[in-house]
Amino acid sequence: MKYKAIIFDLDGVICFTDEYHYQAWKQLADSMGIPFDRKINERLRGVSRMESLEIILENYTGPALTDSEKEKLAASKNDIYRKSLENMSPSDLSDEVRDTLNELRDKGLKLAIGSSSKNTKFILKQIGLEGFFDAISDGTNITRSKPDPEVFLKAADFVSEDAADCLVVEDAEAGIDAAVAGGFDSAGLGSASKYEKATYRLESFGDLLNVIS
Ligand code: B16
Ligand code: MG
Repeated sequence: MKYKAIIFDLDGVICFTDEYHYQAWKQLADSMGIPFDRKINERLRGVSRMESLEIILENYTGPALTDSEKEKLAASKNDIYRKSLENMSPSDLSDEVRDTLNELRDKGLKLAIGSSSKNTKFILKQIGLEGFFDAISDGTNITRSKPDPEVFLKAADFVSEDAADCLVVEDAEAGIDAAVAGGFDSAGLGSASKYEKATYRLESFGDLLNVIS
């Protein structure tokens, strides 16, 4: 086996909360008259909530906002987003992802999460994966967002493995950049499936089984 552990990004890899993020940001942006579309949304993948807000505010032309006003805007986006998450259930975990995760575990690999999201544990509970992973590194234990490698280095540390022995699976270019910066091999899916910096470019989640041995 080439790796001892696999570190999975959550949104866009294990499940697809990215559309909910988009709809929540869109609602906030529309209410403030800020132009926001799917192209700008691509820049928010893997990026923290507050940094996402700053990207959206690049097109804001109203009076200057204080830090506390920005916190309130981010909180209101999160309230909208959490309402969507409440409707998620184990049926939002695809058979392909579930079966592949089980096969990887059966091969003796340690499995961890490396996500920027502060909602990680809630999402995992909603999709029936509470307690499944050997470790969770997420937005609640980091101070620097992807492309900084902190979230993946902490995940590797939590499973007591070196970066060189872990594979990072990501859908965001910022996430692949974070993996490279941390000394990890990476597998790109979705938006990162054609990104040249990824060690492997995958068409689907199940392809992981072909690259780990
Ligand atoms: P939250 P990932 C990231 O999740 C999302 O891709 C990104 O759009 C979001 O802003 C970030 O989590 C923070 O999420 O507001 O829930 O803390 O792809 O790193 O799993
Ligand atoms: Mg992601």
